[in-house]
Amino acid sequence: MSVTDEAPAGHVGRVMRRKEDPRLITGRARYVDDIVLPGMLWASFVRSPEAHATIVSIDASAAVARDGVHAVFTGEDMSDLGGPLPMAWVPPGVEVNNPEHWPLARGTVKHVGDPVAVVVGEDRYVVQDAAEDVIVEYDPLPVVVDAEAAIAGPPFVHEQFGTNQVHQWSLAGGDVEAGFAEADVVVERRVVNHRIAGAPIECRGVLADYRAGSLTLWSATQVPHFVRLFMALLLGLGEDHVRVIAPEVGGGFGQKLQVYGEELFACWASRKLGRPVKWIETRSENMSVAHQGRDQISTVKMGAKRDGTITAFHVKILADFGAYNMILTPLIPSLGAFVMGGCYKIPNVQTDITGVFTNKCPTDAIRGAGRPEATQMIEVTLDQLAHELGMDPVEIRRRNFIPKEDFPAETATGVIYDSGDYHKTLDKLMEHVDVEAFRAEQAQLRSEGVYRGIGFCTWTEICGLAPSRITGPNGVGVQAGLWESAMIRVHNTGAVTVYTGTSPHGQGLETAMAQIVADKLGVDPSVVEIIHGDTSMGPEGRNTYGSRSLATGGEAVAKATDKIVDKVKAIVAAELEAAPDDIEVTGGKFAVRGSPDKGMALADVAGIAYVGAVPEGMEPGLEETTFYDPENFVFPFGAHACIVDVDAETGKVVVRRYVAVDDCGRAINPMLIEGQIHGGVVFGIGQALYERVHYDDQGQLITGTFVDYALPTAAELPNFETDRTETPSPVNSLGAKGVGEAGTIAASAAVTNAVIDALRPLGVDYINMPLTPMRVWAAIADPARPAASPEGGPRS
Ligand code: MCN
Repeated sequence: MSVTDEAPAGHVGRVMRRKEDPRLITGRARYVDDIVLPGMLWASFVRSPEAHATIVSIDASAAVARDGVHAVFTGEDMSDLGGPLPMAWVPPGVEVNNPEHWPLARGTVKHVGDPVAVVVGEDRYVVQDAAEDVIVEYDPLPVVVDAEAAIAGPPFVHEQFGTNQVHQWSLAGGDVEAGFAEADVVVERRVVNHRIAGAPIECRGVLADYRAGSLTLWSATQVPHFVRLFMALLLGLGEDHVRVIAPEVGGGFGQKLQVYGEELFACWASRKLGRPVKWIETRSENMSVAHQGRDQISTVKMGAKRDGTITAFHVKILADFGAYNMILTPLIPSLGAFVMGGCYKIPNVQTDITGVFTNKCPTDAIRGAGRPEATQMIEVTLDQLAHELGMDPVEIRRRNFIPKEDFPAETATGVIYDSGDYHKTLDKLMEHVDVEAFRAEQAQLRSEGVYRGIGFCTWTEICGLAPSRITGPNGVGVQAGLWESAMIRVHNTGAVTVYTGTSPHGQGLETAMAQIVADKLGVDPSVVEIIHGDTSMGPEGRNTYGSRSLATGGEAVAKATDKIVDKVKAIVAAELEAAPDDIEVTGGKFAVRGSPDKGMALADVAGIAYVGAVPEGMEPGLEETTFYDPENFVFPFGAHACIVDVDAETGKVVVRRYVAVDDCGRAINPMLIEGQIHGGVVFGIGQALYERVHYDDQGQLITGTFVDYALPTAAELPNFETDRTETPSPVNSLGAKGVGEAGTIAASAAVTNAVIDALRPLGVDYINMPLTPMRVWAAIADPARPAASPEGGPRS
């Protein structure tokens, strides 16, 4: 990474190694599976091998008879629940067909892996063996797997609706028909954004302990506060009697942004049996029943004038939601709709979304959630437009960028982008990539039969998920507004504990938050401890997803620290007989401006605060809380370039170079940002080239293990080259935007465009992802053949 900025004065903006890593890499971290309670029982789920079937009978007698088995439960046993599993957010003003979704199926199963019974017993192996003894008789029902067949239905996944349609929602600005009428060239494509898995290193896991009227649940979750709320509601408990702890969590990638039936079951069973109940997910379960992502088929139409000016963009998305609506399912494609114009000034934009049920695992948020899909649609279509206009792909992007003078910029659909300088990131990308030299090399290689291509993606997204005015009841939400909290306690000794409402699970927020606090309080980040992921500690929180934790949670931490600073300044001013406004932090002390030698360290001030020798009228103690609800989302952006070689004999794609220039506003810790970009780009490359959740036409999962589901490894990837620009956000005092999904949002389009660029001389102008050797080879063999897009339909 080339860091070209001036060295920052404090800790913010500096590379600092992650505070959390020593415990993580020395095996001292505690994950759910490390927690063992006396008297703990284990659970193992009996899952449907059928994609759609009536449950005729369940015979658990052999399982119950096994030594060590305490009970076998079915859906009917759980009839005392306060309600089904939640769907909490939907797009504004829309009717949603929402079937009841129970932790254990009642009467019918809707996808392979749907749980029908659960065995609880003394140890993990006993319950797994016993689960195999449970005999379930199924009466198979017709199965629908393909989204286009499903929308045309029957058969219906949920017969009671008489349709497989979940909902329809549109977001439009301007007049797309008028825009197409103005266009000289119109490009249409069928863009399939296939289904992928979250695939965290740690699968899910829960341990529930109900005793003396209170419930403690350890769960590998991204959202302990949401889980607490729904456990309380669904089990009829006071929220004050439910404690949810997300201990160390080994990645989530959106998959753990959920309220899962297994969590609810473990809590229910612990109460029922009076014993702690644990369930640890196997990898095969994770691949088949933890929510999946993407799975959209879109018809995309973009029109432009001969000079490349885009006049209209119209997208029709058919989004495959699988068998049930999970917590956010119907909202996911809408997140893409909010940024469907990308970083371009397009006067007429329309997104029409139709959600559809199929007999597959439900989909919900997976890294990027709606925005990688939108970016793919925009960026691959723009490349084709450039090709048909005979324009350079970089030039067409420049021509359409929203100029920096326009910010804050209102898009055609009324979304306000906070800040941006798209030319700057692209210019910086061009410092790293000499396109002219590349084109010369490409031409030379082509004459030697080597197909090398370059692909670009200039992108923006919407993140920092909040504000309540949009995500709450008056906006898109039905349940909860999104804001973030922080509580800061300065101890007697000057040590600092920060309670954040976010729930990091690999991102490194403990480090970034400590940097923010350290600068404001004049202490070293090592004395700032960050506590997260425990609902009994600190205020109510809204947790981690949607690249929100720094822009909302970090800002909440900053604001709470500012309150501490105000109090410290008042105490110091009284001690030094100065005005509070004249006190500043300098050299690790609070001192009168111009007299740094006479300052007081935080520990000295804390001492005064706790012995109660505070100025008259001031409360003792040094502890402050903030609930921060921003005015707007934040909109990071960037410019990526990918260079690939395609073997025209075998269809194999090799990524030779990947350059990412990103802008997430003010960088708190460039090393964390770089790590996030690396991981995010791998996620995007994985989807573009390797990964695909695949079901056969009977709804059987073909890719249930890592043998069939091809996650990329370091061996398939080049060294990434990263750089950044910093365009501060006006939304928060830190000037920060999110970065956790950036790489994923950009990468799959950059890779696709690179492959198409390599193959244009062979007549190939589009291939749907994943660009596996088979698909690429088929496209080369016969560019016009629809089979190059195995989902059927024309390729462009
Ligand atoms: N950061 C920074 N300066 C900024 C912005 C962010 O230093 N201007 C740092 C933050 O301090 C944080 C990291 O970058 O350490 C990511 O911050 P942010 O963009 O706020 O994202 P979140 O912390 O909210 O993380 C969520 C995001 C999402 S939505 C997914 S999915 C994802 C991701 O983060 N899943 C991850 N990155 C992941 N990384 C790991 N290791 N594991 C996952 O499951």
